Amino acid sequence: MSSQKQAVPPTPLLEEKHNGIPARLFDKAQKTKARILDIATKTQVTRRREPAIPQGIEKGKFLEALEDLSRQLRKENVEIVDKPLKDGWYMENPNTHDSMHVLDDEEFIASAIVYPGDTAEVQKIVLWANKHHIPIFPISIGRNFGYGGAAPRVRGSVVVDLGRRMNKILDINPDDCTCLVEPGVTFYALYEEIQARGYKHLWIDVPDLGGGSILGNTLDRGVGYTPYGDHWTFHSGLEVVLPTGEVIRTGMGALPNNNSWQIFPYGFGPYADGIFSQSNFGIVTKLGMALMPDPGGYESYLYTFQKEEDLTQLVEIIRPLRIANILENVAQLRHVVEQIACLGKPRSTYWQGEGSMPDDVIHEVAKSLSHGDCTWLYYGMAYGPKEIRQYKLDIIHKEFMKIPGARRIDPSTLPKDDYFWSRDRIASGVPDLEELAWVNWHPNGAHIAFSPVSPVRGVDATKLWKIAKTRCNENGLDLFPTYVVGLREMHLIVEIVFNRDDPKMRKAIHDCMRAMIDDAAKEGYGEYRTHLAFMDQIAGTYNWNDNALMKFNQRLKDCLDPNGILAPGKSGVWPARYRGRGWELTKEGRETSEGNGVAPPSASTKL
Ligand code: EUG
Repeated sequence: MSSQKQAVPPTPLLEEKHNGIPARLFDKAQKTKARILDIATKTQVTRRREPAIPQGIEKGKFLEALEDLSRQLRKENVEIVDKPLKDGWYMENPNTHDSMHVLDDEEFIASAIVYPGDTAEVQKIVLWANKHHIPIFPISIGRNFGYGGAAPRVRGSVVVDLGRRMNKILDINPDDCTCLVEPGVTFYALYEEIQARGYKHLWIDVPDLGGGSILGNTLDRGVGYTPYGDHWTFHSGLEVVLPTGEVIRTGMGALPNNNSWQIFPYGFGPYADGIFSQSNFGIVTKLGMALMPDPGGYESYLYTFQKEEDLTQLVEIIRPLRIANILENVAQLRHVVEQIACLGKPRSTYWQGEGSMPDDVIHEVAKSLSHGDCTWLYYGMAYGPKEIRQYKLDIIHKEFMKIPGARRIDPSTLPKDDYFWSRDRIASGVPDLEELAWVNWHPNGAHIAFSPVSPVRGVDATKLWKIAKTRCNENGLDLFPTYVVGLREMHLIVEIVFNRDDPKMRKAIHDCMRAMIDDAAKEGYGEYRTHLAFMDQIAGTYNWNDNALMKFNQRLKDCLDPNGILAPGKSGVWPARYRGRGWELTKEGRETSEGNGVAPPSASTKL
């Protein structure tokens, strides 16, 4: 580490900014930021840039349209993106582009940012986009790290930054254990507010990093680590601005004067919520969520398993226990190399060679970890009063110890700052920042995730692991695999860290991702979520019955968004005006994310 430590500019606090860091985590944020800056080498361009004008409109017309919008929303709520791009870092994330860019940073980029203050202003923006035929792309907080951040799929889209001004916690109901939030409410913010109001009996469910939008993460079907870890399952009620400007409320929200919006998700009739998740069919402006009551005690546990091959037997043990709820939370089954990276040091600390870090080096370094060398680690939590926890813990212990070489790590032997305690906070609903440590594996560290869904079966888990390992090794990349254990499936999250200032490495990542997606699809596996650059390819693998699902999605898209203004290309769903013009990104080595123009709007779709 460099010795000439420079003063690290302070991370904005949650009190000052809707997307800031809670005061209790300020020191950790400063330390994390210092570590990132310490090894950063990418020079930030300082010259002004030309704004990226979206295809289908001339620059002059576009600038006039922006003037029109400035008049409607006030000048300070419309910003043109013509300044140098700043990548920032997790806590000071850009809303202009993907700071974790696997393609060139000018590819997935906004032409302008607008900041609506309420649902009525979101409607105005949507009507404006229809009038001028300008693509818009909504974000909540815009972190979504590893999947494209705040960036739009179509170059030059106008990013609608909902979070900056729409960040109210509209309700916390301590009796029903529910909440209702706007897009700009982060996991950090809700947690702090619940503490401030003294609702000691209410827990929230949080992902590994707490800076994301609850609404945005839930719509993208993100995960957390309490028994309420599947966020989409635990939501109830949406308010949505449709691409043509109408506002709807789903579920019980459609019934005037109801008091059940956040407790019964379905309401009456067709259940619409699903089409607004990972989609471009509407802009969600309110979201209800269930909160978990404090279970009356909790206890983290960690088991380690020696051999790579143990994965097969271990996953077979996990399945019945998880379905029966003896394993109660969305746990993580991690590879030891990620624990090494969690120390926050670059990989050059341990290995200076070319290509993937060899297994023997990983295991040599792992000997110095608090839990010693191993290959897999299961971080779980038992909930409830002591007697109830013990009943479950005894079963878990008996089952896990069937694997030769398995060890239970005694938490009392672990230092206060051990990674274990971060997992302990997260699985008990306390948002943290610890997981970011591994972006330092490379200087200018960015990351991308390959996230296939696996049955909780030994053979499937092992097959996916082999696909990922083979392809990463072939491309000379290190991989950080984590199985996120749902109830009847697991998300295998393969995080790949890369130096975003190294075009060769970015190309290797790109090739590797494409290959893993294809390999997995050949074996019948698909991803639960992905980065902008891979949405077309993955959508293409969900092609049963002659692409019937995509045809259905396109029909919905054309009906709900006849001008094709809302997030074109999101999840591989392209509006009619873009189809057949080569916008899809499916192959290696493509130089541009753009297609060949857009069709002129048809006269019949004037709103
Ligand atoms: C993780 C990361 C994800 C995700 C689910 C879990 C956890 C990493 C970047 O995406 O979708 C440790």
